[in-house]
Amino acid sequence: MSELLENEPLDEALAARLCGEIEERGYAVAENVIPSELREALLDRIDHGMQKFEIPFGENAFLGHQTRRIFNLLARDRLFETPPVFPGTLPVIERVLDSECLLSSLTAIEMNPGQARQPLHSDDGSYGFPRPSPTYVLVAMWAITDFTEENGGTHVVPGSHLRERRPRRGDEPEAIQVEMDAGSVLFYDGSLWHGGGENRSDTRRVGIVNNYCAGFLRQEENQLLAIPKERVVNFSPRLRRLVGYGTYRGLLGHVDQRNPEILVDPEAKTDMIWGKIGR
Ligand SMILES: O=C(O)CCC(=O)C(=O)O
Repeated sequence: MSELLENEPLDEALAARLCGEIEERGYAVAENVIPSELREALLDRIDHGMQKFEIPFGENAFLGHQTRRIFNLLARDRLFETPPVFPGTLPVIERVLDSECLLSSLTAIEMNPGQARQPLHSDDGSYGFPRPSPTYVLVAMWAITDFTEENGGTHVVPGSHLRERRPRRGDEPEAIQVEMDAGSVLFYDGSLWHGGGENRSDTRRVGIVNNYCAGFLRQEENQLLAIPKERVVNFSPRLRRLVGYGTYRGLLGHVDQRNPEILVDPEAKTDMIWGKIGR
């Protein structure tokens, strides 16, 4: 699989354009950034996981009665270690959130024919900070199959990340539906009003939701407990830090004044705040 992990880093100019669009409209699309072999291999692992873990349909309108989600992908299969650190997408996340950001959750979504439209929502709801605010949650939705108007491409309300409130039931703002080819990635600010579309087609729509948050926040899915440590030992140093084996500004997340990275790599360099404070 190692050849699937290699990819050209994102072009500077493209990264800058995407970040500008995220700031202004709350979302941006990077077209055709995922190599097809990687995308196909991910689809194969998702299908395998659906069967192996007997993934059920959602139990409410939000999760979707015709939709199946595999949560905690990093505990399921090693191939899922690729998307969160992918060089074609991670630079956008780091430019917006900074390089000490965390992976908040990693989830596959298979939305099947007949799925109704998901209620509009924003992913910052559980944090409860006043709005608008600087971006502290940023999502990269990987299109593993095509996202179309007919199969339920994500609805987004441009500029809504700057509104003073989250959407409420009954709101009917002007939304547009994001259509993108398989292999593309939709980035959206956690404050953006958005939601999955209705699947009126006869094919499924499959995506991987890479949800990142600022390094000083609690992650949506508790990565430190959800992923067995024996797996984390085999992660790349970058992925270890992303799931939480690291600190924020050399302080938050420390274990007995040391960087928790040493729990999975005794050789890790632990550069802590206490070493920088003069006597
Ligand atoms: O499936 C989509 O297009 C969006 C999903 C989403 O926003 C969610 O489940 O929180």
